[in-house]
Amino acid sequence: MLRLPQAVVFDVDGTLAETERDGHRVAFNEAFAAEGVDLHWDVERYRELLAVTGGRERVVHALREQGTPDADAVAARVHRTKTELFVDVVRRGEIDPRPGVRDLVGDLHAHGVRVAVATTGRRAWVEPLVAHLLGADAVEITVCGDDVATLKPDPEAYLLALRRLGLDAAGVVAVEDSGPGLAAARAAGLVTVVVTNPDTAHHDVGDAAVVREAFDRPTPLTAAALGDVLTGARP
Ligand code: XBP
Ligand code: MG
Repeated sequence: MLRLPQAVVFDVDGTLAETERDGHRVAFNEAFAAEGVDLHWDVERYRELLAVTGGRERVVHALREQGTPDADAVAARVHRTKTELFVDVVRRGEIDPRPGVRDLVGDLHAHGVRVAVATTGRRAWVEPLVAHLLGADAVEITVCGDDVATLKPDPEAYLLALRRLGLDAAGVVAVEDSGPGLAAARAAGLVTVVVTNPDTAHHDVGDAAVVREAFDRPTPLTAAALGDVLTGARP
């Protein structure tokens, strides 16, 4: 018998869309320049820094590394500016979903599978981005970095998503792109599919039920396929 998930919880950055190297990274660099902060992140450096989840936390880490005084206050200021800049990028409609993401979410809806989001990103840009990528009412529950005390790899965002869905982990699949995201979902007890991207292809994702490089290749990821993952992982 076909067993579909009750819900699927998606990460946003790197999963629903490739937001990091040409999106967040550029906004961080513009914010550093606008705020007179002596930092600039190239693609390689930013890829390393993705190990630190949360934009403000990433800036604090880099400032502390170079011994900047008042790192927390400077990072808070830079991150406010970065968030405003990234909201503008989102509002300009410049970010596309990863190929196959819209089809997967459409298939989940068609099969009555509930759709949620759990991200460490800030609600100011997450909500307009998710609406742009998937449509205004596509996602039932959206947990953001603003909603939790501890960011991924801590499980808090996923546990909060489960609580808001009113579900336990047994019938729910997480979809992630990164090692820290996978660790968060697994610590919340979720069977997890990892769809890597060029910035996360080197991450340790051995704890995933399935690891793929794309949503649409070699075969499209569907509601039924996620049901198979759940059944296979929990016979
Ligand atoms: C994403 C993040 C975020 C973004 C930037 O991780 O760590 O911090 O890089 O967004 P994940 P903010 O995909 O695991 O949720 O600047 O809004 O934090
Ligand atoms: Mg991610």
